[in-house]
Amino acid sequence: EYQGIKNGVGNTQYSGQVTLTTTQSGSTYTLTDGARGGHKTYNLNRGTSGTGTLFSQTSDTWGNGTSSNAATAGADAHYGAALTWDFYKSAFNRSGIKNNGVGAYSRVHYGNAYVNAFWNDSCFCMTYGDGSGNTHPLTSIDVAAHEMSHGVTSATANLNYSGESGGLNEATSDIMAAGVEFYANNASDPGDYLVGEKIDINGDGTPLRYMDKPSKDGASKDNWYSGIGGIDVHYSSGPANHFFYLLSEGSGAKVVNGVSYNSPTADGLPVTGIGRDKALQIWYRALTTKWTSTTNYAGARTGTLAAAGELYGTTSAEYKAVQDAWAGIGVGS
Ligand code: ASN
Ligand code: ZN
Repeated sequence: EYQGIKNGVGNTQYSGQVTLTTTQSGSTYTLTDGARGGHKTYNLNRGTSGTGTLFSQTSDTWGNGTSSNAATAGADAHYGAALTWDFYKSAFNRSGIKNNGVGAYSRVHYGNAYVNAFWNDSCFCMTYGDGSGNTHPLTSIDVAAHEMSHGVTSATANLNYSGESGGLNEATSDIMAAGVEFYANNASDPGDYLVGEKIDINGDGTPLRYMDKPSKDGASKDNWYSGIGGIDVHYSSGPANHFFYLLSEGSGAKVVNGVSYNSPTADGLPVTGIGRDKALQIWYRALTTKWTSTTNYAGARTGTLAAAGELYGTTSAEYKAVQDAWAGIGVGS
């Protein structure tokens, strides 16, 4: 009987109809991605431990676009993991979280109306709650990419998840999530510098975080200050997200993919953006070759400057933009 990799159809909640890489064994299909290290997607069916059951059907069409169908969240999560794998391969030639070609796994329908998603190093897996009312699973592209990128950070700089390094860890996940969302080029979820804009986590349609001006969420900081290491890592990430936005798009008002941004600098001086692709290369090179578990904001600046110097030269416009963007969030001179 036939056994092998298939192209299935996912009717997702957040990304429209997409292709999912699945595995067929005889008359059964599973959410097992044989093209990406065997990444599997499981249904916890509101449990909170173990793996539940591997999504498995006799049809290779998954979900119906709404949370009323259990396979919909599976389709979103499986798609987000595949995009994240493809982004790391395409942008950085990285093969999977550990760069060893081995897939992780995803678990959806964690708990009852659980409003979070998380990466866990121990299981090497991502887990997604179903959100408020069990109708807003946290399975959008950016959330999936954010969680999977925590795995990449663990496997590389391993930034401690507290203090300033914790903010840099969080920002790395938001930055790579933006990279994945733009890479996906999905008409239902266009790339943006927002985090969680599809999952309605605030119940009023606003995103969870804003990278151009992080303080728009009411808690994140726009700029570095002495003592920022004492706040929640999801808020001390703000200046680094702001740095990445400034480096990519520059300061001032701008519209990208129909979304309006306005990113003032800490020093009032302008920053000229170098584009998201170069900004991502600089951040990734610093993450994977310069930073350590205790890197703080000052060290992040030094590391990204070293990375930019190696990639583009120390007299380049890119190097100067890195200097200006750090100054723009109050780090360095
Ligand atoms: N969703 C959160 C995050 O990835 C979970 C947490 O706070 N660790 O940061
Ligand atoms: Zn995170």
